[in-house]
Amino acid sequence: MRHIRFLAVALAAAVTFAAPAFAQTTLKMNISLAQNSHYGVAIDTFAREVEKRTNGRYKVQNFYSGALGAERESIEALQLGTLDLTMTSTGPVPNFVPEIAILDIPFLFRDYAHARAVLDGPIGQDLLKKFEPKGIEALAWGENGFRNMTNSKHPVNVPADLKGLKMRTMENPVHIQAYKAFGIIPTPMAFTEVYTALQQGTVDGQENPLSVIESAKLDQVQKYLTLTGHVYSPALILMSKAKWDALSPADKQAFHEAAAEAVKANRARIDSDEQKAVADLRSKGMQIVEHPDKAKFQAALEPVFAEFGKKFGQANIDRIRNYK
Ligand code: EAX
Repeated sequence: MRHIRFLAVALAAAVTFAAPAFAQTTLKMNISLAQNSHYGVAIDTFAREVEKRTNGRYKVQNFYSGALGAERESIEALQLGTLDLTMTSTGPVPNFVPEIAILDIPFLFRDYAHARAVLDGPIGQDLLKKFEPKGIEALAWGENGFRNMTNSKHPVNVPADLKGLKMRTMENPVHIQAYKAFGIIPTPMAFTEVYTALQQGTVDGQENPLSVIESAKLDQVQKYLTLTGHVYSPALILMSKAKWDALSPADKQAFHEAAAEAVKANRARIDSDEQKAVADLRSKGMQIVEHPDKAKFQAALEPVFAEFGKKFGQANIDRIRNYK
């Protein structure tokens, strides 16, 4: 009998000491794109880095392809505390933080280097602070990429070719206002609905960076692609402020470092995608207008640029446009 009691005590002791010396917290993170995408590689890097840099105190459980909701729903869930983290384009963000909309003005950024310099510099870093009063901690600027037009009807060589096309847009007021100047019939919807809408012909086309067109396999439902690069689409790594506030100072530092590593992987994937996506999409049957006259597309938007100048302040726009 004493032998059994000894074994029971020994077993209990073994279990106690085998349990981790700390409680591990699991955080849920959601994106609208597939795991094999420029967002997927970012959040997988983020998850790995968070667990490593917090010595396992925090684990990030990733969800892809809108499994826990579309981008707008995910941002709302951060505010409600029902989701912990997300990576999203700025598409729906102006509905929560209106100041961010200035970044969605077409033809605002010269190229990737310019956009990254603005976002990583004082202008971008100041904008990240605008999220705090909305119950959201913006950990870092990521990247979605320069957006291009696709449709199923006909090639788009000049702005007039866009006239009358029913195009899905993000739920973004600046984009919707601008695209009307092209003569587009804008149809805002969440990205999680886009593939089906294109497949069923509910909309004729959409616009997205090459990385999204590739990872979402939009070549299967879109025939024509024009590399308009008409607007740069920033992305953000966002966290529920309630969960952020619960972190120790050391863990806050670890989360910021993990986000920085995630953005490096995100931007590297885009650089790689941009190198090979055109050849790949052409091999899959897309007809691609590689070098449209972008000046014509920019000129078509002159009327709305004046309105954006009034709305955001022309000096603020010029400060971004001229940033070196
Ligand atoms: O953030 O909604 C969109 O078109 C976005 O580019 C996509 O969800 C990736």
